[in-house]
Formats: sequence, structure tokens, C-alpha cells
Amino acid sequence: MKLLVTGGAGFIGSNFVRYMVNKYPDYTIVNLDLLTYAGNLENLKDIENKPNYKFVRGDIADRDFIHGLFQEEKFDYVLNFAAESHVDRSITDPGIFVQTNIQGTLALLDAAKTFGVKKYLQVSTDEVYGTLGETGYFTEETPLAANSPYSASKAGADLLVRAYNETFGLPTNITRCSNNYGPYHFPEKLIPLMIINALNDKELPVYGDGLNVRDWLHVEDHCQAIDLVLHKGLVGEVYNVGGNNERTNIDIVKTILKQLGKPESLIKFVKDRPGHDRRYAIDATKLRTELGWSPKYNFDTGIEQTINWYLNNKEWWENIISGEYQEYFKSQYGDR
Ligand code: NAD
Ligand code: TDX
Repeated sequence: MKLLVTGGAGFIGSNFVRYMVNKYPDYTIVNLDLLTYAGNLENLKDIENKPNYKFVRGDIADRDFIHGLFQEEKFDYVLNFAAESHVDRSITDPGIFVQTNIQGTLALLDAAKTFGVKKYLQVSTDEVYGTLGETGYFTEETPLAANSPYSASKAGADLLVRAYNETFGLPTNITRCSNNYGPYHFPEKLIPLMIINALNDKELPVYGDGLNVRDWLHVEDHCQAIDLVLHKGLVGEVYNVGGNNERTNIDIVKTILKQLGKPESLIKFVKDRPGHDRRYAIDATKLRTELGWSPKYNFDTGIEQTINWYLNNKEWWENIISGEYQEYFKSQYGDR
């Protein structure tokens, strides 16, 4: 079996590549990544020399390149993780989100249709469903109601995937996951940003009142869910993935400060994110009952391990925050 994993140098993609390379020595895993600011081959140092792993640098939205790659490699499965993934960046520069997330998905779908694959799996997000109030959960039947340019681009991509299944009979699945956390999470996102700022005794910028709720899932549990959907998911179906770990942002920040022994005076409430979704919560019943998925991490131990990972891998994140990312960091939060 030959798998194309796009975006395999990013946070979730690199965790997934590692998981698959180790679990399936007989599969060949081809990691295609453009290495944007978020792509980092350091994430894969421990497996880069494995015989069943190969890296290719390229853009999923480059149609000629993608066509050529499919022609040459004859993939059995395609898993599309590659995306512009940060909501705040989509507010300042939506165009690249349409380019990568929609045009890139279209180029992959066209190549999969032209050359034929056993399955095309699109890694999507719960953000396509919009926002919840105090109660209720997103199911696979919840209407799409994206609120940010990021989630709108992911919803557009999901509809293209659906259309390629309905119109052309391409065997597809879509997974929609809640917020992931764990090792190699890029330091622009809430959990790693807060850990790193706290370690550096810098302010922790909490948007609005800090009471927005996210449903946290350990990245390894997400990888296991994708593996299940790839092998057992019914063609054409959507599967929600979520850990039933709802936490307010301020709770997360306080948990981090407590474990690191840092004072809550570091917390700074800042201007809210425009269009900030209030609450996400996933109903993953379909994945649990139909495919037998069950997450192995409980949030309290998962977050403790994750904080320890950042403590033990200082060099990894110091390299990131001293590079190009620093400029973006400054434009968002000032030179602190
Ligand atoms: P990430 O930003 O850490 O990684 C994205 C990767 O895609 C990077 O390696 C980047 O170099 C690569 N990439 C970007 N543009 C590319 C292009 N044009 N061609 C090839 N590669 C390109 O993102 P992540 O958090 O790992 O998210 C992975 C996927 O999971 C995304 O599709 C995202 O929408 C989805 N998702 C993420 C979360 C989460 O909590 N992080 C939750 C649900 C869904
Ligand atoms: O500095 C911050 N302060 C803050 O209060 C940052 C970066 C975030 N926040 C808040 C905004 C959100 O309510 O924390 C919450 C989480 O924010 P992000 O880490 O930016 O994640 P989110 O916007 O929830 O989106 C993430 O989960 C779904 C991923 O980035 C998406 O790619 C995924 O689809």
C-alpha cells in the first residue's frame, strides 16, 4: 500500500506520519509538504531514515506538480492534512486560505479522480459547523455554518470532497475533529503559546472574557481515529472526532500556570478575536459505535504530559520562535 499524506511536516500530520510509519512497516508513506512557516521537518527526525518513509516538497495547489506526482507514484490512499490552519491568520490574510485549502483540495481530488485511488480522506474540522451556545453538540448532520475565513475555506473544501463522491463516485471520507493538543503543536496556537510565554515570564494574551469553550483531543487519539476511518470508514461518510473534554480557555491557561508554578498575574485579557466562536463540542457517537473508536487519553494526564514535552524539548520551540515566526508573533502581540 502506498499512502500520500499531505501536510505531514505540520503538527497533526507529523504525528500521523510517525504513527503510520511505525504501525505499518509494509506500507510506504509519502509525506508531501510545502514547508510553509508551519511545516518543520524537525518534527520527523526520529523516523526520517525509515525505509517505508519518503519526503517530497511541493504545493498541493500546484496542479501540474500534483498530476505528475500521482502519475509517478500511483498512490492507493490519499490523506489531506495540508492546510493553512490558524484562524487569526485567516482574518488578516484570507486569500492564502482559499488558495491552499480550496484550490489545493481541488487539485488533489482531480488527481485522485484521474489516476484512481482506494480512498481519499479529507482531514477537516468541527469549525465548519460554526458555534454552539451553552448546550448541544455538533453531529455529522449539523448544517455547515462557518464563521471565519479559515473555517469557510475548510467548509468549501469539504463540499468539494462531497461533490467528487456524489458526482464522480470518488471513494471519500471526511473527518471533522475538535481542537487537538500534544507534542509538536506549533507555538502560535493557544496551548503551546501559553506554555512558552509562561516559561519565558511573558504575558499570556487571553481573548475576550476567556470563557470560550473548546473540546480538546489528544493528537494520538486523532491519529488512531483517522487510521480507523481510512481502513473501515464507509465510503462517502463523514465522521466527527472529539474527546468530550470541554474546557474554557481561562481554565486551560490556569492549568498551565499551575503546573509550571507561574503566577496568574501573567494573564492579560486582550481584545477579542473578531467572529470568535463561543463553544465547540463534538458528538463522536458514530465513530465510537460504528467503528469502535475510543480515545485513550484523559485530558488531565494528556495536558500534563504535553507540558512536560515542551519542558523537555526547549530547543525545538526556541528554534521556531527565533525564526520567521518571530515577525508574525511581534505583529500580533507586540515586541514582548
Ligand atoms: P499545521 O498548520 O500545523 O500544519 C499544516 C501543514 O501543511 C504544514 O506542515 C504546512 O507546511 C503544510 N502546508 C501548508 N500549505 C501547504 C501547501 N499549499 N502544500 C503542501 N503543504 C502545505 O496544521 P495542523 O494543526 O497540523 O492541522 C492539520 C489539518 O488538520 C488541517 O487540515 C487542519 O484544518 C485540520 N485540523 C486541525 C485541528 C487542530 O486542532 N490543529 C483540528 C481539526 C482539524
Ligand atoms: O493567544 C491566544 N489567546 C486566546 O485566547 C490564542 C492563540 C487563542 N486564544 C483562544 C481562541 C480560541 O477560543 O483560544 C482558543 C483556541 O485558539 P486556537 O489555538 O487559535 O485554536 P482554534 O481557533 O480553536 O482552532 C484550532 O482548532 C480547530 C485549530 O487552530 C484549527 O486549525 C482547528 O480546525
